[in-house]
Amino acid sequence: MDEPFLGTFAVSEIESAVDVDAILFGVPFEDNIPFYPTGCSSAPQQIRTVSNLFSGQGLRQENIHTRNFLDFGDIDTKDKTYEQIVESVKNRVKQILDKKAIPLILGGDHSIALGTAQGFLEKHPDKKKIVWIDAHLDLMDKYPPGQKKTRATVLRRILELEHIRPEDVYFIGSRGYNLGIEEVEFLKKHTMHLLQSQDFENKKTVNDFLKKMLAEKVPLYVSLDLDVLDPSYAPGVSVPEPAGLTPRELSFILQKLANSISCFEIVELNPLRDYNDFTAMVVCRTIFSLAENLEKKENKV
Ligand SMILES: [Mn+2]
Repeated sequence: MDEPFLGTFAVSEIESAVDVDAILFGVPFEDNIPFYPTGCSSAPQQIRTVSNLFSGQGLRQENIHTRNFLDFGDIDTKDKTYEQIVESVKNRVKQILDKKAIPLILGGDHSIALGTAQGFLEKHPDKKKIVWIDAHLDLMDKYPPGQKKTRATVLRRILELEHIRPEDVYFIGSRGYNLGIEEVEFLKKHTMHLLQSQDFENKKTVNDFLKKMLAEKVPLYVSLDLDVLDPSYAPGVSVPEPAGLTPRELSFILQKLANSISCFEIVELNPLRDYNDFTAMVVCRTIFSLAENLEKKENKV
């Protein structure tokens, strides 16, 4: 790691860390599927580089410099199998949750979420919710045909884990014409919660959805796939989908969730598809805004 994410301290171990708000780490991994453009694995490094173009100071006094955020570097993904990477992500997530800090995972493609989910669910076997902020459902059983462990199937694999039911999942920003009939049928068959991209036309629909999701104060695992944003704001993704959210709509959502977030990942930045680092800047903004919106620890779930 050349430079840590702006406003964080680089650390090589976290055992000795005390009173930490969040611990960031990268997962430079992408699956090997020919029709997805390559590039995701360079995202963690690009996010750190771009973060240093900012001051980190917003309009409020609290900011990433006044919080205790650490940067734990990247997971070693070189010559590792998908299963080994999932295992490392899981262990690191658990280690960070043990510190009562928020694991802040920078992908990589969305398939790494299987590791995040395993770590989160082992630590929160009881009440919890998964918030899947993504243009897509990622609920295919096998996609591409025959392949069970990809970015298109990852939420389906997560739902096969222990301690999680379809009704614990909240989708935000789903849309588009890149879905499979099988995943749409899966969604319809189960009681999953869905806030589509087009629902953002109506503020009441959005607020009612958030209200329902936050009615019970339980830990949230928020998985943010950057393709939830409109490609005009976030071109640097592997599977862009028109008619998406604006960065302001995303900020609004995350601001509401900030104090319930137990685990947060940002995936699918593809620097090779980005334009002037616009998408990487949205990632930085999201992290700065999380830092700004966190309440004091004692008020947290
Ligand atoms: Mn996804």
